[in-house]
This record gives sequence, C-alpha cells and structure tokens, in this order.
Amino acid sequence: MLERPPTRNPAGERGGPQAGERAANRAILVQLDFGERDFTERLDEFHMLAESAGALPLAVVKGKRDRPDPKTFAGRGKVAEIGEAVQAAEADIVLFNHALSPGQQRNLEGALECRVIDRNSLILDIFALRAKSHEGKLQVELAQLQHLATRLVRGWTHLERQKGGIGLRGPGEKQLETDRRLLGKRVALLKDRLKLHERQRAVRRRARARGEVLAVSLVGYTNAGKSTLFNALTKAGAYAADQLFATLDTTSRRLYIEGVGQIVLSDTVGFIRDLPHSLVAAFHATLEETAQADLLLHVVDSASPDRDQQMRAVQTVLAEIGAAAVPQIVVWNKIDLTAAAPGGERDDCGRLVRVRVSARSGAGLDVLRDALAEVARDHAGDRAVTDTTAQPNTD
Ligand SMILES: Nc1nc2c(ncn2[C@@H]2O[C@H](COP(=O)(O)OP(=O)(O)OP(=O)(O)O)[C@@H](O)[C@H]2O)c(=O)[nH]1
Ligand SMILES: [Mg+2]
Repeated sequence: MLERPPTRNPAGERGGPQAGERAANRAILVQLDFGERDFTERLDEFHMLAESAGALPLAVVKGKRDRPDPKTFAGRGKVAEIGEAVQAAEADIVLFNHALSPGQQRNLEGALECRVIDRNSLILDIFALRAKSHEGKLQVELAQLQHLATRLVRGWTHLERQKGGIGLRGPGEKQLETDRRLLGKRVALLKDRLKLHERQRAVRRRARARGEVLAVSLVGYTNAGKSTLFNALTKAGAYAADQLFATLDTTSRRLYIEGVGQIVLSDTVGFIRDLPHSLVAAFHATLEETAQADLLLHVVDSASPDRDQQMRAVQTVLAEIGAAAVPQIVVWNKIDLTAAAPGGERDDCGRLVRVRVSARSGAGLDVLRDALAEVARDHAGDRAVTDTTAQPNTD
C-alpha cells in the first residue's frame, strides 16, 4: 500500500473524492519498452493509475530493452538513471508499470534506497481505496494477502542484514513461519466468508431467473463510461469519475423498458490490460455475476486512441472469467467527442451488434433502449419455447 503522510496533495484535485484527504507520494514513473506497439497509450494509462492511487508523478524514466533484467528488471545503467531522477525530484517512491518479481523489487529497493511499487501492487492499492461493500473489502484483502505471501521473506532478510547478517535460521526465520501461519489462517477465513457471499449471490440469481427478468451487465475497460451510462439509463446515483477503477462494487437496478417490462441492469468493476491474476481470482464472485448475465453491454470509450487494445483486453478478461459466450452488444460511447452520429449497426443476420451513444449528452440512448427491448422480447420468446418443451410428459 502507498503510504499517505498527512500533507496537502497538490495534484489531488484530479484524483477524486479521496484525493483531498490524502497526501501524494512524490513518484518517479518507470516504463520500459519491450517492443509493444501501444507504448504511448500504456504510458498515459500509467499516469492515470498513479494519480488514481494518489501519487504525484514527477518524472518518467523510459528505456528500451529486449527482455527484463532478471536481477533488477531495468538493468544496471537504467537503475542508476532512475536513482538520479529520484534524487533530482526528491521522490519518495518509484512506480513500475510492470510486474516485478519479489527478488527484483528487493534489489531495486536496495539500489534506489526508496520504496518500489510494481503495477500489480498499484492496482491492488487503488482497489483497496475504492472498496466500499463488505464483500469488496474481503476480496481486496484476499488479493493483497496473496500478493504479500510471495513477498513475506523480503522484510526479514532486510532485517537480518541490519542485525549483522548472521543467523538466517534464527528468530527471524521463526517469525517468518509465524507470519506465514497467521497469513494462511486469515486467507482461509476470508475465503470462507467470501463463499458465504457467493452462496447468497447464487440464491439471488436463482430468484431472478425464476422471475424471468433479463439480466444485463455493463462491462468494459476502466473509464469507458459504464457508470455514467448506468446512471443515464436508471437515474441511479452511481459514482462516476475521471479516474481508473471508480467503481468496484456491483450495483444492480431494475429498469423499465417500454412495451417489455422490467430488466435488471448491473454496473460493475472495469477491466484493464494485464489484470493481476490474484485480483481476477479474488473477484471471482463479482465477475461470475457477469458471466451469468443474459446480455453484456460492452461499453467502449470510442474517443480513446487506445480503444482497439482496450476492447481486446476486455475480451481477454471475459474469456478468463468464462463469459466469452454471453451475447454482447458494443456500446460505442462518448460520441459527443468524436462527432459520430447516434444510431445502431446490425450484422448480416440482422442482429444489433453496436449502438453509438453519448452517455453524457443522452444521444442514442433511445436506440439503446430499443435494442434492450428487442433482446428482452427475444429472451422472453426463447423462454416460452423452452418452457413448452420442458413440460412434463403426462402420458
Ligand atoms: N465526453 C464524454 N465523457 C463521458 C461520457 N460517458 C462518460 N464520460 C466520462 O468518462 C469518465 C469515466 O466515466 P465512468 O462512468 O466513471 O466510467 P466507468 O466505465 O464506470 O469507469 P470505472 O468505474 O473506473 O471502470 C467520467 O469523467 C465521465 O464523465 C460521454 O458519453 N461523453
Ligand atoms: Mg464505474
């Protein structure tokens, strides 16, 4: 977790509601180029991630490499350059837009003499800031502990060295075992509690299925406009903001569709490329809700130069959580920024595949409502057919 000393946060105004209460960590950002095409977009996103976690980015260190250095990820020359940037900017933290192994992180912290946070920890930190519901908090804690478990050894080897480096099998080692045991216990407890939540969810889902209500989930890259669209459609007051992972907990509302009746619309956590696996695992229950939906509205920030990569990242996560087969309609959002006309697009079979809207201005929302009505009618029709075929044979 990022530390938050109680001073003012000059960059915080953009960071959302927590920003004013928290001080920024003076941060150096590091992103290396391994030949991916979307370097610039990744860097922009990295800035937003850093700010969303409450950091104040002061400088960026870039570099090109064929592959990560096994010891320090960045390589000796680059580490020296990062060190100079830390000194020059009086930074207290270095953020990497890459996953670091525990060993790399330890070596970097040793060489730079300041805290080093990798991309996974950064994302976990934002999730920890945003979790509001009981279940969300349990899920984040589980992910954090699992992340920590691989790094436990680190703190103690530091300590051993401070004490003179003798006796690696001394009290430090015993303490480490105790820590591991306590951690294991806590992880088991969290998993138990989460299972309980999962069962409750399953009960709610079955009740909904019996009610034959169409379940629609908003999915999409973080900051695509899911919550804004959710609010525009349901008149609910979900938190929407220009920050990454503004939403963490799933919110569902009933929505009345003219001529069809009620459907249930759910707003949920956004996706990001290279989502840490521990997070996907911990948020299994939340994400499973998505996999169980009858229809996914895949919200896309059509004004982002990164949109194609973002759409691919979303499909990757959907496949990972077993939601690849759920029917989708792409919601081409933010057309107020691109001058595209509102409207719908159909494929060769006449199925509606894309709707162009602006959740902010409301343009195209009527088309989207019609699309939902169409799917809901088909859904009701399908159910009627299934119900007839499922009639018990009375012979
Ligand atoms: N110009 C424009 N901005 C929009 C539109 N829809 C959403 N936004 C803005 O995009 C930003 C992100 O919106 P959210 O609704 O919080 O996005 P989200 O997909 O819920 O994001 P996460 O919860 O962080 O995953 C906010 O600043 C919104 O005001 C739109 O149609 N046009
Ligand atoms: Mg949201």
